[in-house]
Amino acid sequence: MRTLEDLILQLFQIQAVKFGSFTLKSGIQSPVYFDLRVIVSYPGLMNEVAEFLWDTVAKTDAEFQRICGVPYTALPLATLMSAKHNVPMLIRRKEAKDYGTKKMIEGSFENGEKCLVVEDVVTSGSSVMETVQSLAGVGINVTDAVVLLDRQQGGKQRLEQKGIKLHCVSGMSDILKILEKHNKLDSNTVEKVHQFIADNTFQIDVTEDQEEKGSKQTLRYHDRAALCSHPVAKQLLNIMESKQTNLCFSADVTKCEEVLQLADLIGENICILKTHVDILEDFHEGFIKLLQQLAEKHNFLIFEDRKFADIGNTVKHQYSNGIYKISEWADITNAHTVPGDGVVRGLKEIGLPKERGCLLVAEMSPQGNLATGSYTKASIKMAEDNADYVMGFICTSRLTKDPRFIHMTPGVQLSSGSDSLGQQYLTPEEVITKRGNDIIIVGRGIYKADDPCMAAKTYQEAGYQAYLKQSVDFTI
Ligand code: S5P
Repeated sequence: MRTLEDLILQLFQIQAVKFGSFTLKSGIQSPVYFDLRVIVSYPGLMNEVAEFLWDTVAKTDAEFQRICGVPYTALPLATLMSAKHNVPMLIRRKEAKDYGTKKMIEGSFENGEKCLVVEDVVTSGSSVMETVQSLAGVGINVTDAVVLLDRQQGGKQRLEQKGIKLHCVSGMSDILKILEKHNKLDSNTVEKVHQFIADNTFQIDVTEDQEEKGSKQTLRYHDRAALCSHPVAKQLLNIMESKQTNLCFSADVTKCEEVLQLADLIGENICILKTHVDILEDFHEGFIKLLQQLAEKHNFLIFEDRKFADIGNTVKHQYSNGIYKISEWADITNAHTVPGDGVVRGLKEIGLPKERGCLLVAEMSPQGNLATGSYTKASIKMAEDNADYVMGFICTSRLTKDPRFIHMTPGVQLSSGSDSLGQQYLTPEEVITKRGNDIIIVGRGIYKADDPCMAAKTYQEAGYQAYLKQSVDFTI
């Protein structure tokens, strides 16, 4: 059996541990990357890794009757541990959701049995949690998990908060120490990695309410801002954090002066002001300048709700030319996905160099709308494929666990209901806490109120309180 030192050197040699500049799934640049998939090509080493994992757990008081690997990389490791030490294994399916009726957990087990979860690398702990939740769904308890490499970015603490002890064969600091000692890394790289870890540790802010419930937690706005490489999404999350608001005001009035007055009146309560610039009867270029000044004064972003829906070549002109020249001033705009990804690619040609953001209309609020099912799914894929420009969705439910995407929901009032033309309203609590969205879009609830200023304060408070109670399991 090798020592831990030998094992790390070997992992470095086969490039399971790499240093340089890597873009992680979340879009952030990391100076270090673990890719343990490669070990399947080295059966001897794989056996040793499995033994290290086993010995690490054997030293503790962990009790379990089953073993389950987090798919896919940890699957062969769990298999080797199971076979050598004669502990039955379970397999967690990754894709069961898409097949509907298929079982999430394969293998035989008894209700209430305990299972050890095996993982190759832990960053935030979200992947381990997903497996724990699938097992819990069929009545299996998890109190312990074992991991080969802990990136030491807060995952261990997050899991502990959920009642799971994480046993680690090795952490980022061991790896750095060993590789530096063997002259595989220079001190500059070591320093860079330490700095990266310091800047990218997942904090857990637990509100009193969450503490009472036991184990609820989520990434906060500032955690997500740190994960975002999209400049507008990052800026927006930072505004939401510093102003404590997830309120977007939809200024659907028809006179420029009215928009400006409302913007000044409630600017401090909102993170975004949304316009429909083509409903303004007296639109003039000066209006945009004044709106931008107010955006700066109150620190909010401007979102032109243009809902582009034509071929790429046409939307390019609609975005940059004509009377409104939207791309010159709107931080954010949006698009329907019905024309296919050409609409996004067209807008991106204009918007990306200007560092603008785009939201895809993946779901809609009115009764009987057609943006559902496979249409919504295809919209999510379009966003993922264009994440340098697309920063999120107009939607009524959380569509992805990716913390980079902002989910904005229209059709919000303080009590649920509808208008005479099919608009359907949900409450801030339903939208943010229950459905896990990020931003409430409110129009008539504010500008038709007797006191719009008071109404904006009320929506800000309701939206933010709902966020403090929110718990979304993000994948990082
Ligand atoms: O599905 C949608 C998408 C949008 S962007 N449903 C919507 O209502 N909207 C917009 O949100 C709509 O165009 C309007 O500007 C705002 C809702 O306004 P309210 O007065 O009903 O709050």
